[in-house]
Parts: sequence; structure tokens; C-alpha cells
Amino acid sequence: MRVGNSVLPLTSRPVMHIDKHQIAQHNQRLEASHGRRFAQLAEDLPNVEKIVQQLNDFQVAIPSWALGTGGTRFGRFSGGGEPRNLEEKIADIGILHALNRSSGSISLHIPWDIPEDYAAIRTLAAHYGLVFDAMNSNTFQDQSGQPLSYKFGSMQHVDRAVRQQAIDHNIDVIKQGMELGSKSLTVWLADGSSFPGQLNFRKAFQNTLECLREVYEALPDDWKMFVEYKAFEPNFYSTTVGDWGQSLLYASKLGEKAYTLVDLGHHLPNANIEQIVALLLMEGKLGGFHFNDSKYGDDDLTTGSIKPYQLFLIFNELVEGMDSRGMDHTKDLGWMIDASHNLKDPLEDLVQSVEAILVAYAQALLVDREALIEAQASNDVVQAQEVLQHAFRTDVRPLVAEARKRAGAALDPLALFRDLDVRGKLIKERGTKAVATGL
Ligand code: LRH
Ligand code: MN
Repeated sequence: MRVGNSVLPLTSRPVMHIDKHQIAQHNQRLEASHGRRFAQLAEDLPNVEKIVQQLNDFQVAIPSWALGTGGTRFGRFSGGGEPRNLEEKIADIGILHALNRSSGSISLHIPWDIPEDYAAIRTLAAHYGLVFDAMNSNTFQDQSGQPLSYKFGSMQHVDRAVRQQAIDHNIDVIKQGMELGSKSLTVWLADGSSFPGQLNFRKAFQNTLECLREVYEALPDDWKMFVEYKAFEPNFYSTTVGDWGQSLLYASKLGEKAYTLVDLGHHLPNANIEQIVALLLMEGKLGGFHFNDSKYGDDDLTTGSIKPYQLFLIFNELVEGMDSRGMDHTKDLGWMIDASHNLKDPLEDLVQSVEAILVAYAQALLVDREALIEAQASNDVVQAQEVLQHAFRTDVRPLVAEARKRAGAALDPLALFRDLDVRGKLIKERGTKAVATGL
């Protein structure tokens, strides 16, 4: 199949392609009820057009490692039709983006998704209206043929040769990202310890900082480095980039191109993530997010499925903080999903996650900022809660749907995904045995 001046190999000829006629037919069926709900909501919203445009412009990066069935150490239950290579992963994200026009970029994980032909992959992605977001390195697994093991860590490792191997890998990932037009590198290190006495915390920090600095120096001028922190797992006593404070310490010591990355599932129970977000924004060191949800640990569940109020409170701090710094909502922070699907269809899970992110953003855009500032200034705690919960309790789904419709997407992506039996067609084409690379 010819895409631009590249001819795509047979395997990536997308069987499942959602075209604008299918979307137009779907929207036609839903237009009347949607139109009523949107008009009613818009009546009370003087800035409705601005909000719809902001929702339209808001794009979420889809992880290349979350298009198959995840699993846990206790088992993995595949749903079938999983992408068998990077081309099919791009086609799947193309389906998602056709359904909601809010999933316009791909975050690759290396070496799970090394492109064979960078130009062809870039062209294929462009065919679906997709670009490449943050690249993710991987020094938490030993690849076959890898000379030195990361069993006892990578950048923290007591052996300089292991650290050098990790540095070289990250620099290689930057080079791959440059071929694809990516502008950022996410470094998540599983490094840490599982027993007291195993690690010298100071040396582990200094070794890690020394390595991150060598990777930092290899960054092109217009790139960013995201230092992702995590409280525990796979190490269960200490993690060398274990919380926002440690990540901020690294990012501050590295320089202006280094930022912290907030993965919602990487906090200890009951952490106040919205306060962490407000302070990292205040310091100008918040780089971006890995959106997901969790009840206990790094559960990587559907965004907004467990704690939708927390997601709203995080977006409330984001809108307030970004506006106070004059930041551009669409490009100054990295909006990425990081999830693993054990029970749900991966694409349905991602449709729900993108929807939950846009709903929380829309609710945060509805917050009456003046009234909130006034309530805070007069310690009117009751009124402050009323202002926030009025926005949170407003059903903003017609706003998000209207933004989708205007972008040429489906009013109800999940319904259209099912009506078109997308998964059934993918299973027919790819079979039930295919296992996608990733988590
Ligand atoms: C670690 C993490 C990290 C990725 C991995 C897939 O838990 O959140 O962002 O590299 O998941
Ligand atoms: Mn993550």
C-alpha cells in the first residue's frame, strides 16, 4: 500500500480503518439528543466557544506499550487481535485518533518498539495524523545478548561499566527519537533496593545523577528530559528516584531542560498529588504526566476509573498554575497515558481514559476562579468547596462531545467502536494468539 512516497509492507495494510462516512453516519444518529444537551449546557457558559476550542486542541499521547493485554505475575488473559508489530500499533492508535481526534501522538518504548524504517514509520504515523511524543528508555530489563545485567540497578550501579551501558542506551534512544521528530526523553529507573543495608543511598544518588548528566548533555537544545519518580516496585525497600522531591532534586541539579514526570500511580497511599503538581508547576519543573488510576499500588487502571475527583483536583491545579505562568495548555506539558490492561479491551480502555482526561480538564476550565480566590481570601471554606464541586458536578460530557464532533470525530467513540465491531475485525485479521510487546 503506497503511503506518501513509501510503500508499506503487506503486514501493515490496515484492515480496520474508520472513515469519515462511518463517523458522519454515527453522528447523524446522535445529533438531535447531543444538540439538545450541548445547547442547554452552553446557555449558562459565556466562554463556551473558548472551552470547546481548548478541548479540541488538547492532545493526549498514547503509549505504544498499552495496545495489548497486560497481565500480572499471576496471569495474563489475552483478548485477541493484538498488534503484532509497530506498524499495527500505529494503526491501532490511528483507530483511536479517528474515534476521538484527541489521541494525536505516540509515546514509544525502546527496545519494545524499535522502528526498522524510520521514514516509513514517520510516514505511516502521519497518514493517521499522528506524531511522536516522548521516547521511553528501558534499563529495567535485561535484553537478550545484553553484556551486563541491570539486576542490581542501572545508573545507580556500583559497577561503572553497567552505568555506562545505561548511559549509552539512553543516548541511543535520543538518537532514535530525533529520527522520528520526538522532542523529549522519559527516564524511569527501577533502581533501588529491597533490603536494608543493600544500598548506600548517597552513592546511588550520586551515581544516578552523574549518569543522568551524561545523558542530559546528549540532549538536543530543543529537547526535554523527564525524570519519572516511583515510590516502590520492582524494589520494595528503597527507590533511587522514589518521590517528587528526589526527582525535583535531580531535575534542578541537571539544568533547565530537565523536568519531573508525575505518574499518578507512583505515589504512596493518600499522597496529595494535586499539591505536588501545584508546587512543581510553581518551580517551573513540572514536565508532564503519565495518566492512569489506582486503588492501592501502581495498578495502571483506566484514568478516572477509581478517583475521578482527584483527577479533577489535579486539573484544577494545572489550569490555575499554568494560567498563572502564562503557559500554553496544549504544548508546555507532556500529556501521556501509561496504563496496562488486564481485563478490558485495550482500545476501549484507552477511549475511556482519554474521555476521563478531557472531562477533568473541561471541569477545571469551568471553575469560577474569581469566586474561588475570593473564598480563599476570606477563609470561606464552605464556599471554596461549593465553587469547586459545582464545576466537578457539572456534566461536561456534551462539551467534550461537541469538541470531538467539530474535530471530525465520533460523538460516542465507544459506541462506534462496538457498532463497527473493530475488535472482531482485528481478531479476524490478526488472530487470537498475537502478543503485543509491552507490559
Ligand atoms: C513504571 C512505568 C514507566 C514505564 C513503565 C512502562 O512503572 O510507569 O513509566 O516505563 O511503567
Ligand atoms: Mn509511567
